[in-house]
Amino acid sequence: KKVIFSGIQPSGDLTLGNYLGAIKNWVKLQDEYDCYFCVVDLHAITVKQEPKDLRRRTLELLSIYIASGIVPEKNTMFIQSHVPQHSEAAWLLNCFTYMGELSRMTQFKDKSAKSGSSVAAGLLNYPVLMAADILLYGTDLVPVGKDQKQHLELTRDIAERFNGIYSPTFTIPEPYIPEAGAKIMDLQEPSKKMSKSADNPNGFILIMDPPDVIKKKINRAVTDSLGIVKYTDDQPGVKNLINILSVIKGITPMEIENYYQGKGYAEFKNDVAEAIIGELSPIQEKVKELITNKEYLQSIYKSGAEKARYVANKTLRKMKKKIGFIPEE
Ligand code: AQP
Repeated sequence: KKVIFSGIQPSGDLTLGNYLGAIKNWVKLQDEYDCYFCVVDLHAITVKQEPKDLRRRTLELLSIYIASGIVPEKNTMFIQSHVPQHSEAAWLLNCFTYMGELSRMTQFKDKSAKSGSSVAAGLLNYPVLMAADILLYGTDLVPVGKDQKQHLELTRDIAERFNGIYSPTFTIPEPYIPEAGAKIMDLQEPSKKMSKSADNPNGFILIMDPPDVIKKKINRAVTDSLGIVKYTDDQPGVKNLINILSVIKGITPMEIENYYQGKGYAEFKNDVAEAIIGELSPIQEKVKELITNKEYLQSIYKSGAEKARYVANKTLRKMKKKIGFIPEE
């Protein structure tokens, strides 16, 4: 079986973008692939986190994975900081990555601009940790949203560099970017991606937002004065809503355009809101139930980490040997 690795940071409450761009697709992949789904808490601390929020979000994120349909028995689900091999491999790979490569990353440029004068070195090194995550498991495919494509290309470059200096060690991973849902945009500024750390909460829908909040945010979503439901770059707000409806309903943007011919934005927005509520409500119910069952969650992340450590350690030992470190035994 081919190997899949993917993860989400518990750096904020999860958005519809994270769900449609990542989790919803993972669910479809679990039967065909050997999947590792990680809660990447080490990545989350590249920006400031409140300890109690980080704890809450980490368990909530794991609950969302399960509630969305990722079956614990079929996949390896774990918390990144429970597998110390990630940090260790990241250090090694740091020494095979150039400063220029890291400072060119769009995410670094965006986030460091937001952090002002105190940018953590971890933010620059973020993609190296991501490379470690992926390469430790011999990953073939990485299902991510479009925003992560650049980081994945860097992972491939680092892996090829290491393989070239020593001998083939890492599998070169491919991005797996879904056509639909690859980039859900901010509801208020549809030129920007929907992001869990955005400042304006009207710009994003959270997976845990109650129905009335979802309705309100969709109603307020920026559209235009043209009044036609058309899938075009000239109407980025409407296009984004069509995308959302299309992914949830599994129908094409063209079918949506046809259906709403002659109908106004009010009806369209109402249907988008209902579709989101219909998709998220059952997940929310399950998350609320799971989150109270700490023992069950622990049993999942414990056995996941055990399995992950075993595989990760094998790769790490290989890396160290090739670099020239003396094995302990
Ligand atoms: N707007 C989006 N549309 C589609 N996919 C998205 N993803 C994120 N935003 C969208 C995908 O979600 C996964 C998890 O992302 P992450 O938590 O590792 O970090 P991120 O990509 O930086 O996501 P956010 O929500 O923007 O987080 P913050 O604000 O903390 O940086 C990835 O597969 C990503 O592609």
